[in-house]
Amino acid sequence: MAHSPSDHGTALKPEVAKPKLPPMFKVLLLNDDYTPMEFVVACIENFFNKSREQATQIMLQVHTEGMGVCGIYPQDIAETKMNQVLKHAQEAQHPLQCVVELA
Ligand code: TYC
Repeated sequence: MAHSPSDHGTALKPEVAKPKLPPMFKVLLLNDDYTPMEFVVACIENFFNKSREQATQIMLQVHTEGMGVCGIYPQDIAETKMNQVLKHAQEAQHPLQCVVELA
């Protein structure tokens, strides 16, 4: 069907509904020299729902390579988890750092 110059052909154009996935964000732990390994493993288990084996592997990756991914989530969930880790570490007086970055 012809369209007027002002409607840009968009008004009645049939389109397939595309489900939009939200942008995803990685939650990363950073290595330091002071936070106990056991504390890091427990954080990964409790805040990122990993098994003890998975959590230990992630902790060792951070320890040897400087950083590691604990999980990938939509932005609000990623930031909540980062803040939970930071608050827990501060309360325990460990310098553990956690950051979020676009996946
Ligand atoms: N490097 C720390 C140690 O030797 C352990 C550690 C692992 C700290 C992972 C932080 O995100 C971290 N005690």
